[in-house]
Amino acid sequence: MAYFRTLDTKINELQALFNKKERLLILINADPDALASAMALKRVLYRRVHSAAIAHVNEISRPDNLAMIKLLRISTKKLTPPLLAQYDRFALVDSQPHHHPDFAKVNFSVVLDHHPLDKNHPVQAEYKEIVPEYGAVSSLLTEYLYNLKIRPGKLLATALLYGIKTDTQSFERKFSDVDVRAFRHLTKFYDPLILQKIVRSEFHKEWLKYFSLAFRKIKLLGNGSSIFMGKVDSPDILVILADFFLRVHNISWDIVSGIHDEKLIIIFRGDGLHKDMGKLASQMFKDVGPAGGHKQMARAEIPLEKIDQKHAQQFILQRLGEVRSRKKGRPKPVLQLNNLNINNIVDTKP
Ligand SMILES: [Mn+2]
Repeated sequence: MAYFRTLDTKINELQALFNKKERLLILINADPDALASAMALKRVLYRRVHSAAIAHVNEISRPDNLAMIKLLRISTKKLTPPLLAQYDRFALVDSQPHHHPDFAKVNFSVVLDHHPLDKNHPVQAEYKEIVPEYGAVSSLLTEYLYNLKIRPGKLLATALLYGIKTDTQSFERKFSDVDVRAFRHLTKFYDPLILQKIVRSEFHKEWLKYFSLAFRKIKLLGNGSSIFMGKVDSPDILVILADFFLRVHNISWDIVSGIHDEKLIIIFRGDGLHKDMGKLASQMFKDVGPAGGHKQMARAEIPLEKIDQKHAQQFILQRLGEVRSRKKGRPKPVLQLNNLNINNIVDTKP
């Protein structure tokens, strides 16, 4: 059984597109798979072009992405019109031109992607390969490197491995045989300590104050929990906290809420085995604002004028109680609250 597809003709075609006088810019919507794929494409076209650089269209703020850029020494700049004007040729990896307005204006020589094809937006490029069956574009680029007999350096191999790991959620999400083969191949070359450091870069220092507040404010509700955080700088922190507290054993759902931009924002997370979070969100709040989602993740946003904001937590718990009692056919909301502080969380015996 062949390890990877044989791609000599295709890759020759790709490399033949360029000449040594041209400057190439690789565009991405930066995430681990896109960063790794851009790094690998640079390697594939090394010495085929005068120079190659990477530019991203999004704000990069996730700690793991920042750790990846720093530890794997990936040089990428925010895309601007003056930057674009400095380059002759353009490539796009892990996206298609219609995915972002800044991409749509560019005339691409190369597009490599694994997102589904859209009939209404056919991809135009001199060279394109779009493989929706692949879990990550990093797997495709690993296949290219393998065909070119390029042994990826430690940093590139680590990047590609993390790209595959992220996009397949460590093989918990859809993946193909190529993703598994690419992953196995890359493990010969990567740096496990750097990979670990990137994987574990989950939080920003500025978030720690929110964690300490959350530990003080958490209310345990049977196998669930609810935290009202008050005013927050960004709703992102609510998502981080909701994901974090779902990692507690025997917590199978949680609700983290806070006030931002004149709205009460409520984030729901569940393990998918018990409650349906999308249904819960909509049952609780669909009369006061957009509310919904799917089994494991949901969100509601309620304009502050619809509620008494001094008692936002009370409002949430009351609505939750109503849904629960409706389900159990009880006439009146019944809710058991355990008010906890950090000491009795630690002291609680299972
Ligand atoms: Mn991807």
